[in-house]
Amino acid sequence: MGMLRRLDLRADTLPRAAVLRGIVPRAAIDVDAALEIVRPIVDAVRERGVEAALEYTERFDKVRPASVRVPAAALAEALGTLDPAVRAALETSISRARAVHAEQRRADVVTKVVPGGTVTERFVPVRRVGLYAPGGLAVYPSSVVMNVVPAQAAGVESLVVASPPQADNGGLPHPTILAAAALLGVDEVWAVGGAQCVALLAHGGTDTSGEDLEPVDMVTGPGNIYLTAAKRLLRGLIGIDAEAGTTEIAVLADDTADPVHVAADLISQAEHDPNAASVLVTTSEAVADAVDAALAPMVGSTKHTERIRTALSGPQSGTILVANLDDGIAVVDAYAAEHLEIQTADAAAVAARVRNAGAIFVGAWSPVSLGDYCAGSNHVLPTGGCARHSGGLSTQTFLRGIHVVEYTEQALRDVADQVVTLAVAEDLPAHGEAVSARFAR
Ligand code: HSO
Ligand code: ZN
Repeated sequence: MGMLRRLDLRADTLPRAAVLRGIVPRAAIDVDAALEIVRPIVDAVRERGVEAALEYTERFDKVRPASVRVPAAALAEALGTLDPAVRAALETSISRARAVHAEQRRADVVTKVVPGGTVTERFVPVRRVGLYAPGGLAVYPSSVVMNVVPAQAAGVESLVVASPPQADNGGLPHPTILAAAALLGVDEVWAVGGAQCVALLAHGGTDTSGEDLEPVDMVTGPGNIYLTAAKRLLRGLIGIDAEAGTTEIAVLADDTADPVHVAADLISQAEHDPNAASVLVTTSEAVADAVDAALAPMVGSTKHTERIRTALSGPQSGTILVANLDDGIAVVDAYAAEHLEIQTADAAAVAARVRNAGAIFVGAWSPVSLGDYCAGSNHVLPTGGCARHSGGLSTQTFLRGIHVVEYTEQALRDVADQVVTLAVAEDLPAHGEAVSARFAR
């Protein structure tokens, strides 16, 4: 028996998508339960601002920063002392991400509906955003890049990066987080994490220095279940991105896949968290067996063995055997993975048939870790099946289409009767009168 539990769907005709969704492995993450824990935190920060946020910081992060806002000198110092190799790698990551995200900005769309009547969809950036980079089991300067680059590409005018303070860094966020922010040209960083962070970003406050901490219009970025719960609670007051929960990878493989590559990639995302999910969907029992055989020694010899073993052997991970690639596509669509690798013959054609995934990695030379850091794509992606209805972070996340309507007198006159008719049909005659009043005199 391998580390991955196995589900054999080869004998049966596949159930329909809604049923299949309940069969594929998936972590039982209960954000609703976290809502009750998070509600008093959000209330306290709304009522007592920074004071409450610092109390929760002390309780959860075991440190009390001197101020929420990180002093400019600390950002400069972090950049000055950054390992040159890490700096060069971050610069590669940033420049590739900038190249991709610059092209994602959609141009305004002007439609001439009739002579004298136009509707324009004008894309306007959100004015001020809060971008979250988690602490926890690992620190993610790469997530600073993935949040900041699209916001900047969208033209967001004011942005703050937030990350939990670290007890062993004098109450500042991790130095590489600070350095990444500085490298991106961000000058506002807050040392606060978790639910209290989202609440402070949403409501703003007054820092210990007396400085104003201005509330934001939108919060994006991955975090733990409490941060996610706080985003759900505050959604409406602020905009949020798709929920980015515990990371997950699915690999769709046929008998051409290299089992060592597949095993390495399954391990790579399991490394994030004991609750991370690694799912192999394959038409080949031989590949499934070979992946199992490859996993054991590889898991044993990497650094975070225990975390990975827990993730791979958990109920959220597993191997699913399918009769053919069509069934494989149906299964990965039902799963709607955050990351989906296609390791099959003619991988691009297979990838083109996939409907649900946060990001698709095509062929033998496009592993998820490339996308995590240096592909140019974004790594803040929907998890937990949210890829059925949402996409990952992109430049468009930070833009709203405003519909601008402009009709001339004649163009309105030409359609006045139809407006009146529909208004009467909805028993809203005053709607129609707003049009007819213009032509009564
Ligand atoms: N795979 C994570 C992102 C990440 N990986 C950051 C390494 N660092 C979620 O897409
Ligand atoms: Zn990763």
